[in-house]
Amino acid sequence: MNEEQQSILLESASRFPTPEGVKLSYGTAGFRADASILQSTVFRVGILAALRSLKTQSVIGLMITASHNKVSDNGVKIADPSGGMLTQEWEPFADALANASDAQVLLGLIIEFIKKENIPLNGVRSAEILLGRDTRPSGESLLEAARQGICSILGSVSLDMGILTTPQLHWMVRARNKGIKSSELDYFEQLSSSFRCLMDLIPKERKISGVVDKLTVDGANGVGGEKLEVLKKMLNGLLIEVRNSGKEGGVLNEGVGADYVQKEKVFPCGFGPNDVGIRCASLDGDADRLVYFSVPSKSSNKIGLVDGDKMLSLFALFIKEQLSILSKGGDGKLNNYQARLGIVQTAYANGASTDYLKQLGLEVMFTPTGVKYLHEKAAEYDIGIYFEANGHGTILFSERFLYWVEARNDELSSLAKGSEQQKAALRLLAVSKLINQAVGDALSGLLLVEAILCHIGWSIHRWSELYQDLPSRQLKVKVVDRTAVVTTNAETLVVQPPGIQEAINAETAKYPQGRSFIRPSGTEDVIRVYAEASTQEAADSLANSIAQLVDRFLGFGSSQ
Ligand code: G16
Repeated sequence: MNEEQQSILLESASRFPTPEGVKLSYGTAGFRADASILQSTVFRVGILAALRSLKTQSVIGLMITASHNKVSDNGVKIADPSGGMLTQEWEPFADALANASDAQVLLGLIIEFIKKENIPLNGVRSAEILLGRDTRPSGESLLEAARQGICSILGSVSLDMGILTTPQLHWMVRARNKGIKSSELDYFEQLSSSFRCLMDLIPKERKISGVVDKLTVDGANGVGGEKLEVLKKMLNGLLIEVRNSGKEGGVLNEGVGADYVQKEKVFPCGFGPNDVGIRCASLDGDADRLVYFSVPSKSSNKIGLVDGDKMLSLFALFIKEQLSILSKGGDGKLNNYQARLGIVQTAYANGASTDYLKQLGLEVMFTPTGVKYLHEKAAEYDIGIYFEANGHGTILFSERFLYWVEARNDELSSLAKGSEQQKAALRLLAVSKLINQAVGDALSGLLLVEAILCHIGWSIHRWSELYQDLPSRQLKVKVVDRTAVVTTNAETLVVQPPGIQEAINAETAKYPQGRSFIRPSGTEDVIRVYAEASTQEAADSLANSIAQLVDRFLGFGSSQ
């Protein structure tokens, strides 16, 4: 690294001192903390993004968001060239950069890493980074910190894409690196045209059944509602009403949004007894999560929740059906292809959903929490469907499989145009364009759910009856040091601190159909507790007992 570059880095880093006594780590979804302490972290992630772009000689994304967390929090994460999460190999470097005590130490780390990774500072391409942020008030100044970090690597270029949903930024990075149209309008056009294609392939008699009545969406007072207002104008055959779009004065994620709805199992602000029976959905703060719900009765705020597991099940049913139609008939050699369909869940998946998916004959795999793990696993299949129960997920199609379906479609258009097989091929191709291939995306997920419900003629109630969820409860416990909890086996077993897993086992064994686990959150300073049992009372009681154990082993002596 030449002297000019070194002195630019030293000078700019000295303008972003690290806050006293703060240690951050690149957690489940990047760095997250109270926005007031994030300036230096975001500046340093700007440098990291520029280096990643130089290393890969590709466009990289940098998103400022704390997604489902409270409005005073913020965060930063990187989208790799594929549009997916930052490679896990670089996470330790991200941690080291974020926690370097001063500008000189930071410079030393950067020089060492450039050498180790062989990063071409004067390569063919200079660094190019797309920047996005959600609607948080702290976003603008944090984005400026990121920009200054990027600029401190000579020749780097940053493009501010404005306020976006997280999945939009990931989609743009992917599209740009593939050399295809990548503007926000292109995103909306791709979603709306593939949705239209799926709707056009629905048999006429089913369309008349009128299942696609109005969908009412809770926008979490965040960016998702605002974007859905634009997208809905480009759709035919689907009416959407957006509430909590942020314009009504509500606070981001406060009593609203997918995380609140899924965890509390009550309807969000802006919904009420007058909504009994209608189909509703809820996005989270940056629109990468989606859950559906209905309001069963006028006398209670409880909801009928249709979570990520049920979305996964609906998608799996539909894809499986299309694959089976496509493999029927002996029109040519191409139909011999055996597509591998894989399902990926986490320990939070309701036990009833896993049983249901296995009964369908599907291969179900488990990973730790975090899209970065699920996505990686799903990418091993021809078609990989992954979802977290919290509504974060998507369907991945391999290039090889898509190539095969394209060829099969071409073959069928000359041999059996308009046949059921050809329609199945066209549907699979449309799904691969509609559903975000970079990351879980509430807007694209929502359109796919709507198209499938219309295709199979199901109401939200019919969908919700696919299987009966086992009652569950999630709690969080504040502890002295959450990193003291170390887990294994896709977070289902605790290996540290000693003795706690045995205590959890003993407690869980007292409950019929009991299952429980604990894990440190990667986005909040808490330990998460999950419990499942045969009744709601039992699940609540098990969760409370486990929370008390956590408190006893690790806490301050008072569980919340
Ligand atoms: C992020 C991750 C999700 C994860 C969630 C909660 O979601 O992308 O994969 O499930 O955090 O993580 P934890 O339990 O570790 O706090 P989001 O929507 O906040 O980006």
